[in-house]
Amino acid sequence: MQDSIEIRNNWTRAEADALYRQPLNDLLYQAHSVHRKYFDPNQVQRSKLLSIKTGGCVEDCAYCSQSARNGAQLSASKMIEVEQVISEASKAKENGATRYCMGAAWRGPKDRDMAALEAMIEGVKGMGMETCMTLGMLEDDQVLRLKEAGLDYYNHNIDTSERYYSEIITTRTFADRIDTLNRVREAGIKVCAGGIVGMGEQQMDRVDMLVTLATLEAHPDSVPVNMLIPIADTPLADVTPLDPIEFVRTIALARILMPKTHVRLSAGRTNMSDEMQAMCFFAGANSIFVGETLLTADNPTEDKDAALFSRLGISAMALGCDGSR
Ligand code: SAM
Ligand code: DTB
Ligand code: SF4
Repeated sequence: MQDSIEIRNNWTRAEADALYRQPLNDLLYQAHSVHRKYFDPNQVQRSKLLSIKTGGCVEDCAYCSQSARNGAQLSASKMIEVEQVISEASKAKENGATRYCMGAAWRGPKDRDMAALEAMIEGVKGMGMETCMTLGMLEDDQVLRLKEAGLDYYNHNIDTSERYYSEIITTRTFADRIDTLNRVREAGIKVCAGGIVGMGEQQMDRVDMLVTLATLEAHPDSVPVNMLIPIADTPLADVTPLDPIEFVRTIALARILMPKTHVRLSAGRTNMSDEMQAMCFFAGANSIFVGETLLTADNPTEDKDAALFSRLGISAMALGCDGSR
């Protein structure tokens, strides 16, 4: 709930743009001050991903290894068994993850998939972990079934600005994404919604994407900011890499616009230096994905992340603690 005048849903593009463009030290100082006010700045939440259905996706998202239309060499799999999900989740819990995020390469789930999805949610929740799913677009009855099974979070990214969206995806619209996000929120499932930067977009697209998220009826509970992982044989394979400072500015703006949201330093950490990640944590990122694989792409090893946390004096949020003040 947006309970204070400092939590605003009426940010304008001009205000956000001015925040984003200010001298970096001013931006970092402001973002970090907001961060400290609402969160313990030395605690970072850890989520673990699992691909429950990989490849062969009918959508044409230009960044994705799993689109059947991209010519990426990934073969399509069937949905994995419920038992395998539970056993993977229990390993993730032992390794300190508090949220388990299950992703499927679908435009949306089919009704025949729903019973297995419900069993996965019940099983993972039964182990005491938070549950998250990302399954594409949802119908009203599907949202209700997921909620009743106990789903805590639904991830559905707007990916970029409304202006740039059709350059990246043509098989669905920006409005389709917003519709699903509204359905999820109205059903009482927590919303995880963010996007990808480094896809050849302009600075204003990064700002606009965050303004869209910050002017939804309620701010998302989590905002993942992904740095594009360039995937061979996709249309974005050779896009010019984004200046890391622009990425840090994006994190900082997300923190200022959405003070109580968990901002996740999401995909792309394998290609980031420790120093860049440290700047992101200072700018207000307070969540990461852990484990060597995201859905299909690489992520830093547990050892590497443990060493990074130790160098920075960061501790992992415990189960049941959201790091808020
Ligand atoms: N099919 C579902 C959907 O698109 O909503 C769920 C899975 S999809 C892979 C989840 C998100 O991962 C995408 O919305 C995108 O933001 C992110 N993602 C996918 N491929 C990526 C890449 N190569 N680099 C960075 N982020 C990526
Ligand atoms: C999100 O924003 N990032 C995660 C999660 N939500 C589902 C996915 C990242 C995928 C990175 C590319 C891959 O592993 O294929
Ligand atoms: Fe399919 Fe999701 Fe990949 Fe788009 S991002 S191609 S919807 S798996």
